[in-house]
Amino acid sequence: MGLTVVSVAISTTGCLPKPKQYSLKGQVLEISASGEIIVKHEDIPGFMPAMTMPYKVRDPDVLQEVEPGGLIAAALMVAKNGNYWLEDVRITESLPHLLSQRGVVPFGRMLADGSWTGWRRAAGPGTF
Ligand SMILES: [Cu+2]
Repeated sequence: MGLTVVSVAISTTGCLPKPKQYSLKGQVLEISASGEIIVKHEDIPGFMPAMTMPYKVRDPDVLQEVEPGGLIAAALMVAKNGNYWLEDVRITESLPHLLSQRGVVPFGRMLADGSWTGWRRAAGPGTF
């Protein structure tokens, strides 16, 4: 056929293209058993509209710190090969604060550790 498939192996990290970086803001809905966090995120201009989807995180300690219902800001990294993950995850508003300020109430079911599987807003303005 005369077609030659050339596979390019990148052997040194110095040659890897830098991932693109977007800023993400959203609410953590769930922390999955597989180590991803399900985030209901706002519009990411130039990349994707607001939606709810799972994200891997670069630093596994983040999984211990975030809690369902809390708001986060993070850097969304997107590699050339399509892989994506969150870095620099910061908790911008904790769940107890949300509950007292915005009338967020839990739904779903309580887990063994006392957390809930999901959250919804009862009333009041705001994105979440
Ligand atoms: Cu998304």
